[in-house]
Amino acid sequence: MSTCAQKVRFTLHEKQLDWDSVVLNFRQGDQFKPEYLQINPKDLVPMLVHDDNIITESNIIIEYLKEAFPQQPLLPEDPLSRAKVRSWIKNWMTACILKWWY
Ligand SMILES: N[C@@H](CCC(=O)N[C@@H](CS)C(=O)NCC(=O)O)C(=O)O
Repeated sequence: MSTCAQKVRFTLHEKQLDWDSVVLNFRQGDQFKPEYLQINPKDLVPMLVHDDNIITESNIIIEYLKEAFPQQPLLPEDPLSRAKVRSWIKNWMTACILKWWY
């Protein structure tokens, strides 16, 4: 699964939001199908649809979710714990990229 999409899924889960998932099969070219291109001409995932608005780019989606749903914050209060969470995320991203690309 796309690491970009996973980041967004983790955020939705951590924030305990109700959401529906639509999984695209890249091998079958779902991302190029007219019904998807009509709502996301970039032919990429992830894409968030919220209140009839479409948001793309994983980091922008995550920022949006942070601001639109401030309850269940993603980071703890104290700076050291925040650094630990950020470090965990960076390591996870690096591990995913190394695993899938090499
Ligand atoms: N900068 C974008 C990158 C989006 C992106 O490249 N998504 C990939 C999956 S990680 C994709 O949809 N690929 C479609 C394809 O390979 O045809 C983001 O963070 O959302």
